Formats: sequence, C-alpha cells, structure tokens
Amino acid sequence: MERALIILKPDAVQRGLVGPILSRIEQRGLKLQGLKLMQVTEALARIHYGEHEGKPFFQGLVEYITSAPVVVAVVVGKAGTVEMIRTMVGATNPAKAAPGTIRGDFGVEIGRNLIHASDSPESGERETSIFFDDAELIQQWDRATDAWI
Ligand code: RTP
Ligand code: MG
Repeated sequence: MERALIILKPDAVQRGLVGPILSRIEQRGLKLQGLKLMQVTEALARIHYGEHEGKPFFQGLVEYITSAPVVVAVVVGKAGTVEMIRTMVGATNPAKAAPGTIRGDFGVEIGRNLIHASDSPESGERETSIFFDDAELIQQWDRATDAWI
C-alpha cells in the first residue's frame, strides 16, 4: 500500500469545496485512512513546508496555510497512488493546470491553489506522521474485501 497526505487549503474550505474535492478522490476508488478539520500552527506549517524555507514565497505560503481551518486527509491505495493523486491535483499554478484537474477546474491563483498533495511515497509517509498520530488512522482497510482498489 502507498499513501499520500492531502490538505484542502483554507481557500478550499472557505469556498465550500471540501465535498467536491473529496468526492473526486472517493469516486476514483481511493480510500481515506484519516480525516480531520484543523487549524495549522505556524510551527507545523514550517515543518511541513520545510523544503521551501528560504524561497521568496515561503512566508506567504506559511501565512496562507495558517490563515484559516484546513481539512487534512491521508489517502491510501496500491503502488502509484501518490502519482495518481498528483495527476488529479494538477499543476502548481492553477492558471496552467489542465481542465479536469482539481486546480484546473477550481482555481486561478498560484497563491490560492486549493490543495496540497504529497509529491512522493516518502513524502507521504513523512507528512502523514507530521499531521496524524497512529491512533487517528484506520488500520484495517483490507484488500480482500476491497479487491477493486
Ligand atoms: P503542494 O506542495 O502545496 O502540494 O504544491 P506543489 O507540490 O504543487 O508545489 P510546491 O513547489 O511544493 O510549492 C508549495 C506551495 O507553495 C506555493 N507556491 N507559491 N508564488 C509562487 O511562485 C509559489 N510557488 C509555490 C503554492 O501554494 C504551492 O502549492
Ligand atoms: Mg509540494
């Protein structure tokens, strides 16, 4: 199994797009292993986006992600799940994201691009451990009963 952390960013929550975005992921056949509404602290944002520290957009990114509640989820599926979700999310800049992608259908601004998704299975594991305790994650999703996943 492979997993990705997704964050429905403040603009997605404020615009009432939590349902539509999660629907796309569910309809694709991916499973949620964890899900919560939360306010990201500055400390958490700096750890999560640590790879971007020092870049010109970093401070604005931290302010954006901490500005209002977000929905955080862990999505699990077979190998290739992370790449599949990144394809569904679309290019970082919504103005350049393909129609049919989440960013390409719902956004226009790079600084308000609606959703974060882990960029590798390793990032998926790292980010999951930043946002969720093991006790918050469902462990018993079973391929034998969910054979179509
Ligand atoms: P994310 O990490 O949020 O899933 O986005 P991503 O992989 O597509 O893009 P990444 O390069 O990791 O950038 C992280 C977030 O920083 C903001 N950003 N702003 N103004 C800019 O040039 C700029 N570049 C990046 C975006 O919110 C992006 O999602
Ligand atoms: Mg990224």
